[in-house]
Amino acid sequence: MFPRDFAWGAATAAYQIEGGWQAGGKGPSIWDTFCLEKGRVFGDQNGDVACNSYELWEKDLECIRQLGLTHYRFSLSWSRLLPDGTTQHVNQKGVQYYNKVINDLVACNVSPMVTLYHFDLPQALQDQGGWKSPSIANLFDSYAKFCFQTFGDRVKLWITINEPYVCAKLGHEDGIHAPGLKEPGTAAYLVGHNMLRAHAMAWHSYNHDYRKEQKGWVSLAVNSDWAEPLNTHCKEDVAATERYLAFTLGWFTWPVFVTGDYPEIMRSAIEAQSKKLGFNGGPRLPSFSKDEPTVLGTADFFALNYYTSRKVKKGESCGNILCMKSDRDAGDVLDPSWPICGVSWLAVVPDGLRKLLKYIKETFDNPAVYITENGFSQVGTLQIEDDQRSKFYKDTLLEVAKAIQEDEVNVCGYFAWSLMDNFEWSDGYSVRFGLYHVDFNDGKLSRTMYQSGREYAKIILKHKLDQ
Ligand code: GBH
Repeated sequence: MFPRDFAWGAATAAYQIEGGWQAGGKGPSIWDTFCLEKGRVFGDQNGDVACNSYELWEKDLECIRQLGLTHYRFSLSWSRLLPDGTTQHVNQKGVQYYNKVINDLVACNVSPMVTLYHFDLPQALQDQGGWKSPSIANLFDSYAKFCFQTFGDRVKLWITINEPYVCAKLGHEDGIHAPGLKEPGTAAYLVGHNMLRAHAMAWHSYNHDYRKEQKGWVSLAVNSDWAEPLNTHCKEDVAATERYLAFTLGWFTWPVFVTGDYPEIMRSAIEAQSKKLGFNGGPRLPSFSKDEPTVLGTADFFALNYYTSRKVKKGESCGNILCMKSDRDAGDVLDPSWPICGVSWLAVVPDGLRKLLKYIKETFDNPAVYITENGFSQVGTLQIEDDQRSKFYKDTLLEVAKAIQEDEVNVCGYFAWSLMDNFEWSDGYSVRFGLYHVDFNDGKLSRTMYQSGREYAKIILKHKLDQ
């Protein structure tokens, strides 16, 4: 039912699980700073300790083995490896930590997929302008080369940047992620641009200096909802849906997979809005320079984080405000027939994933696709026997199987988000995405498998779904 070498994975990210925020020479990251500011995170919680994977890695490994995963996706903390963000000063204790993680995985026959950047910029680089500053691309490239050089003999799957959309928009427009900037309508486009430049440089470095010897694959992980017009007969809703997809998925995939530039619909919508509002600070969506290595073709596979779907209608109330929402002029609503479980933004729509996979196949010329994140959360009372989430994994994997068999999408693997409950960014520990529950009130941070974890392990073992 699944291809023989299908990758069965689970994913995590450094700041969400590691803790050890000041341990072993680690430098501060923007999430350390952000969490210190009152009112930013639910209950003013933070990732100082989180799941303490910095000290309890072997417990994580036990979980990985019990699930029977073939792959584990995790991220490196840039400021644990390079405390001031630059290769001038390498923190050997950080190198040792990740070497142990990687060596243990390989010894257990689990392939690592390593993300270089999952939201936690070294604070020292934020102090120099962070992702808004053009020079960040070179700094990221140096960090990436350092990681390829140090870990690339054993790591064959690399993600440069996780969800540039989230970092750009939530971090620099909405201000709900670190660094907490609220500069709507301008900063997000600049940040997204520098992230693409950084990604492309790192891919070229790998291609030029490491590919021949290390033989790995490098990509960036994009998040996208699936979107459909609220009223399929309404032309304006159809156009709004196109814009919605262009501003989320298209923003980062058109440059990398299609044209080397942003989607035309995105550029024209932003320009029209600038004109309408009399904005005269120059073009808000930057252009790619011909003097820099091209962004087109800088992905060896398609890495997709999918969580939910939306019905889209022409925006009504976005109005005359300088912000991304009014640029794209598309309102989105949840279909009332979709169950909302856990966090407010997540409606469970497994067949949205199948539709999105088919769209990806058709739009991006049938790439190899890894679903690098997918999951759904629990809030409120703890439920270890989480039958809804068990059903979610079964339903979702059935849609993935159909995408492979019936739509012939080249899906190479699936990573559940997340291996264990962890620090869920601005929701703190109030939202639980784990296949394992972590007891944050117990000093030992015990890990307990949820029923959904047992369900997933069963599917992995059989390599198919019971029907
Ligand atoms: C992933 O992003 C992250 O990669 C991962 O670290 C995280 O733990 C996981 O989601 C679960 O949240 O607050 O109403 O503006 C998923 C993509 C896009 C989902 C932005 C939440 C924000 C909705 N995210 N979206 S809102």
